[in-house]
Amino acid sequence: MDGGPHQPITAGGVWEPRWEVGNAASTAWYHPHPHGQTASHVFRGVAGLIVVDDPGDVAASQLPRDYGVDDIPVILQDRTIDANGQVVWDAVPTFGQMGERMLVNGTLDAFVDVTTRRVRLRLLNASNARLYNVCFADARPFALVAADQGLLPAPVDLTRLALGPAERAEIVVECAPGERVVMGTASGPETIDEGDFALLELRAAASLRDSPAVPADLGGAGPLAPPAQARARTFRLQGHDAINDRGMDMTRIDEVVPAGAVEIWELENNVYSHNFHIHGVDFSILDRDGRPLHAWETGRKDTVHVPEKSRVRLAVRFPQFTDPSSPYMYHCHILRHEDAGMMGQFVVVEPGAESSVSHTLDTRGGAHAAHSGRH
Ligand SMILES: [Cu+2]
Repeated sequence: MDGGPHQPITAGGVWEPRWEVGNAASTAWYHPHPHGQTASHVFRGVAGLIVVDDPGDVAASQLPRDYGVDDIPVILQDRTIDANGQVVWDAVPTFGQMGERMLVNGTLDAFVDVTTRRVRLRLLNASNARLYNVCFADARPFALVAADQGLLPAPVDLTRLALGPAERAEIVVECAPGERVVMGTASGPETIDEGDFALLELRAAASLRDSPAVPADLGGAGPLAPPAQARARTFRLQGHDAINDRGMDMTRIDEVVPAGAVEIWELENNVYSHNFHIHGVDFSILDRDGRPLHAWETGRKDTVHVPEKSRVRLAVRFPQFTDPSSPYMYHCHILRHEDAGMMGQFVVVEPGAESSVSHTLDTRGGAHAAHSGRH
């Protein structure tokens, strides 16, 4: 039910995935994954947010959680828009197209009316390539409370947060009655975050309802600790189109992983910035270039920014579900890179069955293709 390039939904067709939500409360998203065409689909608007709620979560109940009132989805996308108001799509080299107009939830010059002292912003970078350095015009601090895969153990106070393509973060920011403050993005050291842009204006009402303080204990999962004998795999991200000397091949299984394993995946990046994403897992970042992490990077994630010429090690927890013939993907989430072949496939199998799994996948039968027809 993961929804990869093996499951095309033909024009007029229907795909009916069913699953049990086992995720922690988190901000997730969805988009199409057709091989070689993801960039144009997402750029043209086929993407959306999924909020996983957990009403039993005590810490979450103290965070702003009134959707659309003090709990605001903020989907960040950059676009090029022509004189007729049309989105312009172009196949631009290296990172793909980066627009010079900023959309929040599909809206230009976005603002939100704030009626409470604290608001929670669920940030999603749904851009094809651009990295955002989220900050407020007056450099006010905010509390980071959740990463890609859910709440942090404790809030982290920040004035600036880097968010690469496909990464999510939840922040809580405080407003004073009657004020207006702009959340924007600022230039940083990366090559995919040039420019200073306004993203979202917070417009606070003349009087604001009080909000509880952000709890010191958020109850989120701590870092994953790989076992002493954890299997380690290395992935060399090369140019903009290959991993470990190979481009994506839908008939090739690159890695076979035992169900429930916690492994160490090491990413080596020789050139260009990349954002590495793994389907079906959560992971913790262990270190960057051998150095310990900043507190804001210690949450559970599924996508990690890998600056050029750097090494990142991850502790990755794999699912319990097994299926030797339905692969998951790992790939760069800069969509032009994904489309160009910077992607590989892994299957999750019963522990002990790894060596008996075929590394060749027959994709001709369409066993994984969504069926067409009426319902
Ligand atoms: Cu990339």
